[in-house]
Amino acid sequence: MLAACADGNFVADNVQVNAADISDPGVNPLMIPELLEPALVDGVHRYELSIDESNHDFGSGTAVETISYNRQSILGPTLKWTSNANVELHVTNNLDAGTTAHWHGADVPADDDGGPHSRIDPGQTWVADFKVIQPAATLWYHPHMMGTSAEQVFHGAAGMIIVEDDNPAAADLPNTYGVDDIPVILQDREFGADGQLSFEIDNDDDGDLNPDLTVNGTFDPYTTVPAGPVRLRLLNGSQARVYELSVDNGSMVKIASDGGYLPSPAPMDTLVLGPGDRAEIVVDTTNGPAVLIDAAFGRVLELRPDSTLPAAQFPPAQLAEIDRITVDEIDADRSFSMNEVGDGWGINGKQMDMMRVDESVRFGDTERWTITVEDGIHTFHVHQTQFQILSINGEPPPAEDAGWEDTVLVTEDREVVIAARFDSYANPDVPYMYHCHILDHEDLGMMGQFNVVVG
Ligand SMILES: [Cu+2]
Repeated sequence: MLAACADGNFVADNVQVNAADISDPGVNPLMIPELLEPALVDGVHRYELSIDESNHDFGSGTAVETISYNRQSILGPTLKWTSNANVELHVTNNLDAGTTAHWHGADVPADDDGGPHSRIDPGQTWVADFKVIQPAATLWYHPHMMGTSAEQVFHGAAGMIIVEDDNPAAADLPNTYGVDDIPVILQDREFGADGQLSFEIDNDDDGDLNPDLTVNGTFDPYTTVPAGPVRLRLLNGSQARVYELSVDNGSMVKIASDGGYLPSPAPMDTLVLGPGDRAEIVVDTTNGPAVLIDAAFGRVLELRPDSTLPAAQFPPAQLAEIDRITVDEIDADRSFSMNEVGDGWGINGKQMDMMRVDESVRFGDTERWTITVEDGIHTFHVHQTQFQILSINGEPPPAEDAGWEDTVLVTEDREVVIAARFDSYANPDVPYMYHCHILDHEDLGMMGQFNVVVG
Protein backbone atom coordinates (compact mmCIF):
# COMPACT_ATOMS: atom_id res chain seq x y z
CA MET A 1 0.00 0.00 0.00
CA LEU A 2 1.01 3.52 -0.55
CA ALA A 3 0.92 6.08 2.18
CA ALA A 4 -0.68 9.05 0.45
CA CYS A 5 -1.19 11.92 2.84
CA ALA A 6 -2.54 15.35 2.05
CA ASP A 7 0.83 16.82 2.96
CA GLY A 8 2.52 14.62 0.39
CA ASN A 9 4.01 11.34 1.49
CA PHE A 10 3.91 9.05 -1.49
CA VAL A 11 6.53 6.55 -0.48
CA ALA A 12 5.40 2.96 -0.80
CA ASP A 13 5.92 1.28 2.55
CA ASN A 14 5.86 -2.38 1.57
CA VAL A 15 8.08 -2.51 -1.49
CA GLN A 16 11.76 -3.27 -1.08
CA VAL A 17 14.01 -1.25 -3.33
CA ASN A 18 17.70 -1.47 -4.08
CA ALA A 19 18.63 1.92 -2.71
CA ALA A 20 21.90 3.77 -3.28
CA ASP A 21 23.69 5.44 -0.38
CA ILE A 22 24.04 9.15 -1.16
CA SER A 23 27.44 9.33 0.51
CA ASP A 24 28.90 7.04 -2.19
CA PRO A 25 29.78 8.42 -5.61
CA GLY A 26 27.63 7.48 -8.61
CA VAL A 27 28.90 4.42 -10.45
CA ASN A 28 27.99 4.69 -14.14
CA PRO A 29 28.16 7.64 -16.54
CA LEU A 30 24.64 8.80 -17.32
CA MET A 31 23.53 7.84 -20.82
CA ILE A 32 22.35 10.92 -22.72
CA PRO A 33 19.89 10.03 -25.52
CA GLU A 34 21.00 11.45 -28.85
CA LEU A 35 19.35 14.69 -29.94
CA LEU A 36 17.36 14.33 -33.15
CA GLU A 37 17.17 17.55 -35.14
CA PRO A 38 14.67 17.54 -38.01
CA ALA A 39 15.41 17.40 -41.72
CA LEU A 40 13.98 20.45 -43.46
CA VAL A 41 11.88 19.28 -46.44
CA ASP A 42 9.84 21.93 -48.32
CA GLY A 43 9.60 24.05 -45.18
CA VAL A 44 8.47 21.12 -43.03
CA HIS A 45 10.47 19.75 -40.10
CA ARG A 46 10.62 16.05 -40.84
CA TYR A 47 11.56 13.32 -38.34
CA GLU A 48 12.08 9.64 -39.07
CA LEU A 49 11.43 7.26 -36.20
CA SER A 50 11.40 3.49 -36.03
CA ILE A 51 10.46 1.34 -33.06
CA ASP A 52 12.65 -1.75 -32.77
CA GLU A 53 13.63 -4.66 -30.58
CA SER A 54 17.04 -3.92 -29.11
CA ASN A 55 19.61 -4.82 -26.45
CA HIS A 56 20.88 -2.65 -23.63
CA ASP A 57 23.45 -2.87 -20.83
CA PHE A 58 22.00 -1.01 -17.83
CA GLY A 59 25.42 -1.14 -16.15
CA SER A 60 25.54 -4.75 -14.97
CA GLY A 61 27.27 -6.15 -18.08
CA THR A 62 24.22 -8.14 -19.26
CA ALA A 63 22.74 -7.59 -22.73
CA VAL A 64 19.11 -7.05 -21.77
CA GLU A 65 16.33 -7.32 -24.36
CA THR A 66 14.62 -3.95 -24.69
CA ILE A 67 12.43 -1.90 -27.03
CA SER A 68 13.76 1.38 -28.37
CA TYR A 69 13.36 3.97 -31.09
CA ASN A 70 15.83 4.50 -33.93
CA ARG A 71 17.98 1.56 -32.85
CA GLN A 72 19.15 3.17 -29.65
CA SER A 73 19.91 0.48 -27.09
CA ILE A 74 17.00 1.77 -25.00
CA LEU A 75 14.58 4.72 -25.08
CA GLY A 76 14.52 6.97 -28.12
CA PRO A 77 16.31 10.05 -29.38
CA THR A 78 15.29 13.37 -27.85
CA LEU A 79 13.25 15.21 -30.47
CA LYS A 80 13.77 18.93 -30.79
CA TRP A 81 10.60 20.72 -31.92
CA THR A 82 10.32 24.45 -32.62
CA SER A 83 7.20 26.47 -31.82
CA ASN A 84 5.26 27.45 -34.94
CA ALA A 85 7.09 24.91 -37.11
CA ASN A 86 5.17 22.48 -39.27
CA VAL A 87 6.37 19.01 -38.36
CA GLU A 88 5.98 15.61 -39.96
CA LEU A 89 6.83 12.52 -37.95
CA HIS A 90 7.18 9.21 -39.78
CA VAL A 91 7.01 6.25 -37.40
CA THR A 92 7.83 2.73 -38.67
CA ASN A 93 6.91 -0.26 -36.51
CA ASN A 94 9.59 -2.97 -36.64
CA LEU A 95 8.12 -4.90 -33.69
CA ASP A 96 6.15 -8.14 -34.02
CA ALA A 97 3.26 -6.44 -32.22
CA GLY A 98 1.09 -3.42 -32.89
CA THR A 99 2.02 -0.09 -31.36
CA THR A 100 1.20 3.62 -31.53
CA ALA A 101 3.28 6.78 -31.10
CA HIS A 102 1.63 9.26 -28.75
CA TRP A 103 3.03 12.79 -28.33
CA HIS A 104 2.34 13.25 -24.62
CA GLY A 105 1.55 16.86 -23.76
CA ALA A 106 1.35 18.00 -27.36
CA ASP A 107 -1.58 20.09 -28.57
CA VAL A 108 -2.27 18.31 -31.87
CA PRO A 109 -5.25 17.21 -34.00
CA ALA A 110 -6.93 14.01 -32.77
CA ASP A 111 -5.82 11.88 -35.73
CA ASP A 112 -2.18 12.93 -35.18
CA ASP A 113 -2.21 12.32 -31.43
CA GLY A 114 -1.13 8.67 -31.58
CA GLY A 115 -3.80 7.36 -29.23
CA PRO A 116 -5.17 3.80 -29.31
CA HIS A 117 -7.06 4.48 -32.58
CA SER A 118 -3.82 5.24 -34.44
CA ARG A 119 -2.52 1.66 -34.40
CA ILE A 120 0.63 0.97 -36.40
CA ASP A 121 0.74 -2.67 -37.46
CA PRO A 122 4.06 -4.52 -37.75
CA GLY A 123 5.95 -3.37 -40.84
CA GLN A 124 3.76 -0.28 -41.30
CA THR A 125 4.66 3.41 -41.21
CA TRP A 126 2.33 6.01 -39.70
CA VAL A 127 2.71 9.72 -40.40
CA ALA A 128 1.66 12.49 -38.03
CA ASP A 129 1.77 16.05 -39.32
CA PHE A 130 0.79 19.19 -37.49
CA LYS A 131 1.97 22.64 -36.50
CA VAL A 132 3.64 23.04 -33.13
CA ILE A 133 1.27 25.56 -31.52
CA GLN A 134 2.58 25.56 -27.97
CA PRO A 135 5.41 27.30 -26.11
CA ALA A 136 8.75 25.88 -24.95
CA ALA A 137 8.22 22.76 -22.85
CA THR A 138 9.46 19.28 -22.08
CA LEU A 139 7.10 16.68 -23.56
CA TRP A 140 7.59 13.01 -24.33
CA TYR A 141 6.53 10.25 -26.68
CA HIS A 142 5.60 6.67 -25.98
CA PRO A 143 3.31 3.87 -27.21
CA HIS A 144 -0.39 4.16 -26.35
CA MET A 145 -1.44 0.74 -27.60
CA MET A 146 -4.69 -0.53 -26.11
CA GLY A 147 -3.76 -2.98 -23.34
CA THR A 148 0.01 -3.04 -23.90
CA SER A 149 1.20 0.51 -23.13
CA ALA A 150 2.72 -0.57 -19.80
CA GLU A 151 4.65 -3.47 -21.30
CA GLN A 152 6.10 -1.47 -24.18
CA VAL A 153 7.07 1.55 -22.06
CA PHE A 154 8.55 -0.71 -19.34
CA HIS A 155 10.79 -2.34 -21.95
CA GLY A 156 12.16 1.04 -22.99
CA ALA A 157 9.84 2.58 -25.57
CA ALA A 158 9.88 6.24 -24.55
CA GLY A 159 11.65 9.40 -25.59
CA MET A 160 11.80 13.06 -24.67
CA ILE A 161 10.60 16.00 -26.75
CA ILE A 162 12.09 19.45 -26.18
CA VAL A 163 9.99 22.29 -27.59
CA GLU A 164 11.87 25.54 -28.09
CA ASP A 165 10.39 28.97 -28.75
CA ASP A 166 11.55 32.57 -29.00
CA ASN A 167 11.00 33.41 -25.33
CA PRO A 168 14.07 35.50 -24.43
CA ALA A 169 14.22 33.81 -21.00
CA ALA A 170 15.57 30.70 -22.74
CA ALA A 171 18.86 32.42 -23.55
CA ASP A 172 19.38 33.12 -19.85
CA LEU A 173 18.88 29.51 -18.80
CA PRO A 174 21.23 26.55 -19.07
CA ASN A 175 20.46 25.26 -22.55
CA THR A 176 23.36 23.14 -23.80
CA TYR A 177 21.86 19.69 -24.26
CA GLY A 178 23.67 16.97 -22.36
CA VAL A 179 26.08 19.45 -20.74
CA ASP A 180 24.07 21.77 -18.49
CA ASP A 181 20.61 20.91 -19.86
CA ILE A 182 20.15 17.27 -19.00
CA PRO A 183 17.33 14.84 -19.75
CA VAL A 184 16.53 12.76 -16.65
CA ILE A 185 14.12 9.94 -17.48
CA LEU A 186 13.17 8.12 -14.29
CA GLN A 187 11.99 4.52 -14.65
CA ASP A 188 11.90 1.74 -12.09
CA ARG A 189 12.40 -1.75 -13.41
CA GLU A 190 12.54 -5.35 -12.28
CA PHE A 191 15.02 -7.93 -13.50
CA GLY A 192 14.70 -11.72 -13.32
CA ALA A 193 17.39 -14.17 -12.22
CA ASP A 194 18.63 -14.31 -15.85
CA GLY A 195 19.20 -10.57 -15.79
CA GLN A 196 16.41 -9.95 -18.30
CA LEU A 197 13.54 -7.56 -17.65
CA SER A 198 10.67 -9.07 -15.71
CA PHE A 199 7.37 -7.40 -16.53
CA GLU A 200 4.04 -7.78 -14.83
CA ILE A 201 0.79 -5.87 -14.58
CA ASP A 202 -0.49 -5.28 -11.08
CA ASN A 203 -4.09 -4.31 -10.32
CA ASP A 204 -3.09 -3.07 -6.86
CA ASP A 205 -4.01 0.45 -5.70
CA ASP A 206 -0.60 1.82 -6.62
CA GLY A 207 0.20 -0.36 -9.66
CA ASP A 208 3.39 -2.38 -10.12
CA LEU A 209 6.32 -0.88 -8.24
CA ASN A 210 9.73 -2.20 -9.26
CA PRO A 211 12.86 -2.50 -7.11
CA ASP A 212 15.55 -1.04 -9.39
CA LEU A 213 15.80 2.57 -10.48
CA THR A 214 17.16 3.39 -13.93
CA VAL A 215 17.87 6.92 -15.14
CA ASN A 216 18.01 7.19 -18.95
CA GLY A 217 18.54 3.42 -18.80
CA THR A 218 21.55 3.72 -16.45
CA PHE A 219 21.89 2.21 -12.98
CA ASP A 220 23.23 4.58 -10.29
CA PRO A 221 24.50 7.30 -12.62
CA TYR A 222 26.67 10.37 -12.35
CA THR A 223 27.21 13.06 -14.92
CA THR A 224 29.85 15.77 -15.23
CA VAL A 225 28.44 19.31 -15.37
CA PRO A 226 29.66 22.91 -15.05
CA ALA A 227 29.98 24.33 -11.53
CA GLY A 228 26.89 26.56 -11.37
CA PRO A 229 23.29 26.26 -12.51
CA VAL A 230 22.37 22.95 -14.13
CA ARG A 231 18.97 22.33 -15.68
CA LEU A 232 17.41 18.92 -15.24
CA ARG A 233 14.43 17.95 -17.41
CA LEU A 234 12.77 15.43 -15.13
CA LEU A 235 10.42 12.93 -16.76
CA ASN A 236 8.66 10.21 -14.81
CA GLY A 237 8.41 7.49 -17.46
CA SER A 238 7.74 4.76 -14.91
CA GLN A 239 5.02 2.18 -15.00
CA ALA A 240 3.53 3.28 -11.67
CA ARG A 241 6.13 4.78 -9.34
CA VAL A 242 5.69 8.22 -7.74
CA TYR A 243 9.00 9.93 -6.89
CA GLU A 244 9.63 12.34 -4.03
CA LEU A 245 12.72 14.22 -5.11
CA SER A 246 15.08 16.53 -3.29
CA VAL A 247 18.65 17.74 -3.72
CA ASP A 248 21.53 17.12 -1.34
CA ASN A 249 24.29 19.77 -1.27
CA GLY A 250 22.58 22.16 -3.64
CA SER A 251 19.44 24.23 -4.06
CA MET A 252 16.57 23.39 -6.39
CA VAL A 253 14.23 25.76 -8.20
CA LYS A 254 11.43 24.60 -10.47
CA ILE A 255 11.29 26.58 -13.70
CA ALA A 256 8.77 24.62 -15.77
CA SER A 257 5.82 22.27 -15.32
CA ASP A 258 4.37 19.83 -17.90
CA GLY A 259 3.34 22.50 -20.40
CA GLY A 260 6.15 25.05 -20.13
CA TYR A 261 7.74 27.74 -18.01
CA LEU A 262 6.30 28.89 -14.72
CA PRO A 263 5.84 32.68 -14.38
CA SER A 264 8.96 32.74 -12.18
CA PRO A 265 11.32 30.19 -10.64
CA ALA A 266 9.84 28.43 -7.60
CA PRO A 267 12.30 27.34 -4.90
CA MET A 268 11.46 23.85 -3.67
CA ASP A 269 12.67 21.42 -1.03
CA THR A 270 10.72 18.39 -2.25
CA LEU A 271 9.23 17.78 -5.64
CA VAL A 272 6.65 15.01 -6.13
CA LEU A 273 6.59 13.58 -9.64
CA GLY A 274 3.81 11.15 -10.62
CA PRO A 275 3.88 8.84 -13.65
CA GLY A 276 3.69 10.86 -16.88
CA ASP A 277 4.70 14.11 -15.15
CA ARG A 278 7.57 16.37 -16.11
CA ALA A 279 9.28 19.19 -14.25
CA GLU A 280 12.27 21.28 -15.20
CA ILE A 281 14.47 22.24 -12.28
CA VAL A 282 17.70 24.18 -11.93
CA VAL A 283 20.17 22.79 -9.41
CA ASP A 284 23.14 24.77 -8.15
CA THR A 285 26.38 22.77 -8.17
CA THR A 286 28.60 25.67 -7.07
CA ASN A 287 29.31 23.96 -3.74
CA GLY A 288 30.61 20.70 -5.18
CA PRO A 289 28.78 17.51 -6.15
CA ALA A 290 25.02 17.83 -5.78
CA VAL A 291 22.90 14.72 -5.58
CA LEU A 292 19.33 14.30 -6.75
CA ILE A 293 17.64 12.08 -4.17
CA ASP A 294 14.41 10.10 -4.10
CA ALA A 295 12.75 9.29 -0.78
CA ALA A 296 12.62 5.56 -1.62
CA PHE A 297 15.71 4.97 -3.77
CA GLY A 298 18.22 7.35 -2.19
CA ARG A 299 20.63 8.62 -4.82
CA VAL A 300 19.04 9.16 -8.24
CA LEU A 301 21.78 11.10 -10.01
CA GLU A 302 25.08 12.62 -8.91
CA LEU A 303 25.94 15.94 -10.57
CA ARG A 304 29.73 16.17 -10.55
CA PRO A 305 30.91 19.72 -11.24
CA ASP A 306 33.97 20.48 -13.37
CA SER A 307 34.95 24.13 -12.90
CA THR A 308 36.76 24.21 -16.26
CA LEU A 309 33.39 23.96 -18.06
CA PRO A 310 31.66 27.30 -18.81
CA ALA A 311 28.71 27.90 -16.48
CA ALA A 312 25.39 29.39 -17.56
CA GLN A 313 23.48 32.09 -15.69
CA PHE A 314 21.01 31.50 -12.91
CA PRO A 315 17.37 31.76 -14.01
CA PRO A 316 15.93 35.23 -14.53
CA ALA A 317 13.17 36.36 -12.16
CA GLN A 318 10.57 36.38 -14.95
CA LEU A 319 10.17 33.33 -17.19
CA ALA A 320 6.80 33.52 -18.92
CA GLU A 321 3.39 35.09 -18.65
CA ILE A 322 0.58 32.68 -17.92
CA ASP A 323 -2.92 33.69 -18.86
CA ARG A 324 -4.81 32.33 -15.85
CA ILE A 325 -8.18 30.75 -16.55
CA THR A 326 -10.80 32.52 -14.45
CA VAL A 327 -14.08 31.19 -13.12
CA ASP A 328 -15.96 33.68 -15.36
CA GLU A 329 -14.66 31.85 -18.39
CA ILE A 330 -16.11 28.46 -17.48
CA ASP A 331 -18.71 27.23 -19.99
CA ALA A 332 -19.20 23.69 -18.67
CA ASP A 333 -18.46 21.46 -15.70
CA ARG A 334 -17.68 17.75 -15.59
CA SER A 335 -16.75 15.33 -12.83
CA PHE A 336 -14.46 12.33 -13.06
CA SER A 337 -14.38 9.76 -10.30
CA MET A 338 -11.49 7.30 -10.44
CA ASN A 339 -12.44 3.95 -9.00
CA GLU A 340 -12.19 0.19 -9.07
CA VAL A 341 -14.45 -1.47 -11.62
CA GLY A 342 -14.70 -5.26 -11.57
CA ASP A 343 -11.20 -6.72 -11.41
CA GLY A 344 -9.71 -3.60 -12.92
CA TRP A 345 -10.04 0.15 -12.88
CA GLY A 346 -12.38 2.70 -14.38
CA ILE A 347 -13.51 6.30 -14.52
CA ASN A 348 -17.07 7.21 -13.51
CA GLY A 349 -17.78 3.50 -13.10
CA LYS A 350 -16.86 2.61 -16.68
CA GLN A 351 -13.91 0.80 -18.16
CA MET A 352 -12.37 1.95 -21.42
CA ASP A 353 -14.28 0.94 -24.54
CA MET A 354 -12.72 1.95 -27.86
CA MET A 355 -16.21 2.03 -29.41
CA ARG A 356 -17.72 4.40 -26.83
CA VAL A 357 -17.07 8.15 -26.69
CA ASP A 358 -17.69 9.14 -23.08
CA GLU A 359 -17.68 12.92 -23.23
CA SER A 360 -18.32 15.47 -25.94
CA VAL A 361 -16.74 18.90 -25.54
CA ARG A 362 -17.92 21.90 -27.53
CA PHE A 363 -15.13 23.49 -29.56
CA GLY A 364 -14.16 26.86 -28.12
CA ASP A 365 -15.46 26.13 -24.64
CA THR A 366 -13.52 26.43 -21.42
CA GLU A 367 -14.32 23.56 -19.08
CA ARG A 368 -13.84 22.86 -15.40
CA TRP A 369 -13.22 19.25 -14.45
CA THR A 370 -13.35 17.94 -10.88
CA ILE A 371 -11.23 14.83 -10.34
CA THR A 372 -11.95 12.65 -7.31
CA VAL A 373 -10.61 9.29 -6.21
CA GLU A 374 -12.48 6.47 -4.49
CA ASP A 375 -9.60 4.02 -4.24
CA GLY A 376 -5.89 4.11 -4.92
CA ILE A 377 -3.49 6.68 -6.26
CA HIS A 378 -3.70 7.97 -9.79
CA THR A 379 -2.36 10.55 -12.18
CA PHE A 380 -5.08 12.06 -14.36
CA HIS A 381 -3.77 12.82 -17.84
CA VAL A 382 -5.72 14.65 -20.54
CA HIS A 383 -4.70 14.51 -24.19
CA GLN A 384 -4.56 17.48 -26.58
CA THR A 385 -4.81 20.26 -24.04
CA GLN A 386 -2.70 21.80 -21.32
CA PHE A 387 -4.86 22.59 -18.31
CA GLN A 388 -4.46 24.71 -15.19
CA ILE A 389 -5.05 23.52 -11.65
CA LEU A 390 -7.78 25.69 -10.12
CA SER A 391 -7.66 24.06 -6.71
CA ILE A 392 -6.25 21.19 -4.67
CA ASN A 393 -8.60 20.23 -1.81
CA GLY A 394 -10.36 23.56 -2.30
CA GLU A 395 -7.20 25.65 -1.99
CA PRO A 396 -5.49 27.51 -4.84
CA PRO A 397 -2.39 25.65 -6.07
CA PRO A 398 1.04 26.65 -4.78
CA ALA A 399 3.27 28.64 -7.16
CA GLU A 400 5.06 25.52 -8.41
CA ASP A 401 1.75 23.96 -9.50
CA ALA A 402 0.24 27.10 -11.01
CA GLY A 403 1.56 26.60 -14.55
CA TRP A 404 0.35 24.52 -17.49
CA GLU A 405 -0.16 20.83 -16.81
CA ASP A 406 -1.32 17.75 -18.67
CA THR A 407 -0.94 15.23 -15.85
CA VAL A 408 -1.86 15.65 -12.19
CA LEU A 409 -1.59 13.43 -9.15
CA VAL A 410 -4.88 12.63 -7.41
CA THR A 411 -5.57 10.51 -4.36
CA GLU A 412 -8.37 9.92 -1.87
CA ASP A 413 -6.88 12.82 0.10
CA ARG A 414 -6.18 15.07 -2.84
CA GLU A 415 -9.16 16.27 -4.89
CA VAL A 416 -8.08 18.38 -7.83
CA VAL A 417 -10.11 20.79 -9.94
CA ILE A 418 -8.67 21.69 -13.33
CA ALA A 419 -9.70 23.97 -16.18
CA ALA A 420 -8.86 23.85 -19.87
CA ARG A 421 -9.65 25.75 -23.03
CA PHE A 422 -10.67 23.45 -25.89
CA ASP A 423 -10.03 25.91 -28.69
CA SER A 424 -7.33 24.24 -30.80
CA TYR A 425 -8.88 21.47 -32.87
CA ALA A 426 -12.24 19.80 -33.44
CA ASN A 427 -12.91 16.36 -34.90
CA PRO A 428 -16.27 14.60 -34.49
CA ASP A 429 -14.87 11.23 -35.60
CA VAL A 430 -11.62 10.71 -33.71
CA PRO A 431 -11.59 11.02 -29.91
CA TYR A 432 -8.87 12.06 -27.50
CA MET A 433 -8.13 10.12 -24.32
CA TYR A 434 -8.20 10.98 -20.64
CA HIS A 435 -6.78 8.36 -18.35
CA CYS A 436 -4.69 7.38 -15.38
CA HIS A 437 -0.98 7.42 -16.21
CA ILE A 438 -0.23 4.61 -13.82
CA LEU A 439 0.16 2.34 -16.80
CA ASP A 440 -1.18 -0.75 -15.00
CA HIS A 441 -4.39 1.15 -14.30
CA GLU A 442 -4.60 2.48 -17.85
CA ASP A 443 -4.19 -0.99 -19.32
CA LEU A 444 -6.76 -2.35 -16.82
CA GLY A 445 -9.43 0.05 -18.08
CA MET A 446 -8.91 3.42 -16.35
CA MET A 447 -9.33 5.46 -19.50
CA GLY A 448 -12.13 7.31 -21.27
CA GLN A 449 -12.61 9.12 -24.57
CA PHE A 450 -13.74 12.63 -25.42
CA ASN A 451 -14.21 14.34 -28.72
CA VAL A 452 -14.23 18.04 -29.49
CA VAL A 453 -17.08 19.07 -31.77
CA VAL A 454 -18.18 22.34 -33.35
CA GLY A 455 -21.58 23.72 -32.44
CU1 LIG B 1 -4.45 4.95 -11.57
